[in-house]
Amino acid sequence: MLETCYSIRMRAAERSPELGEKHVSGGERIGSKSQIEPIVTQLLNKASNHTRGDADFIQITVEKISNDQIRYMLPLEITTVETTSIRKAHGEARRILASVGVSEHALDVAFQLLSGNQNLRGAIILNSKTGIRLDERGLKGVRVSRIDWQDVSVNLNERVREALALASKVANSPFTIAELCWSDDPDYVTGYVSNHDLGYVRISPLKKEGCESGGRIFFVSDEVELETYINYLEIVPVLIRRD
Ligand code: WAQ
Ligand code: MG
Ligand code: MG
Ligand code: MG
Repeated sequence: MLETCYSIRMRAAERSPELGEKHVSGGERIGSKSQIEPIVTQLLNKASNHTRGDADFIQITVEKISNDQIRYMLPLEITTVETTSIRKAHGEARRILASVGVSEHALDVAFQLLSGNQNLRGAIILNSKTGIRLDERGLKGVRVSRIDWQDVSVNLNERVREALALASKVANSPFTIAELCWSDDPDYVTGYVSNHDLGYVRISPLKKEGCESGGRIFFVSDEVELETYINYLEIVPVLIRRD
């Protein structure tokens, strides 16, 4: 029998003269009772030593979840594309996303949103054909939560481990056409495109070193049931298993 599990979430923000509340960092984990303390410590460290700023506000939320709601899934396969310029990397990402049905217009909208946003806390949901934004969350976006590895000793660094788990959860919804992501952290220029058929395709460099723009776009099909989709992303607990 499984032990009771807990969802442990963190968000950190800084007071900024230009942006008001500036998003610094977020994190979402799942653990048993005895793992709460080390996970809280890890999330506090993540919030406190961040290249986006010095947090003025850190919130940690711990919630019990029902084990019978946990879904188990495999991680997407990782591949890596390295290019010699941001222009080429964007071209590669666009070509791959177009090949799975994202329209040129939706791609224009997506790249504009990620290039122009320096303070996005969650993901933006876009119709993959029309490029129309479907969530009404503004800068908050939709935060994928209740996601972790079943066994965190997986041989990947923290950033890739988190991103791969998130992308695998997102790709597992029948409404997801694809995802585009790059970090809002100024020191991290690798991003990815992903879906169930493509796997997790890392692409570099998607932005200039030092730049704080970034975020996530979930491209969805016309059939999307938005409430069901957002509930899946935010609430349904998912553990990624290695095999
Ligand atoms: N749910 C939805 N959107 C999120 C979440 C989440 N749980 N976490 C982050 N985002 C959005 C939000 O808009 C952030 O500003 C943006 O994504 C970037 O988050 O080398 O580090 O955590 O394979 O800065 C990808 C490549 C790294 C890793 C992505 O993103 C690799 C990264 P960050
Ligand atoms: Mg993250
Ligand atoms: Mg400060
Ligand atoms: Mg970040």
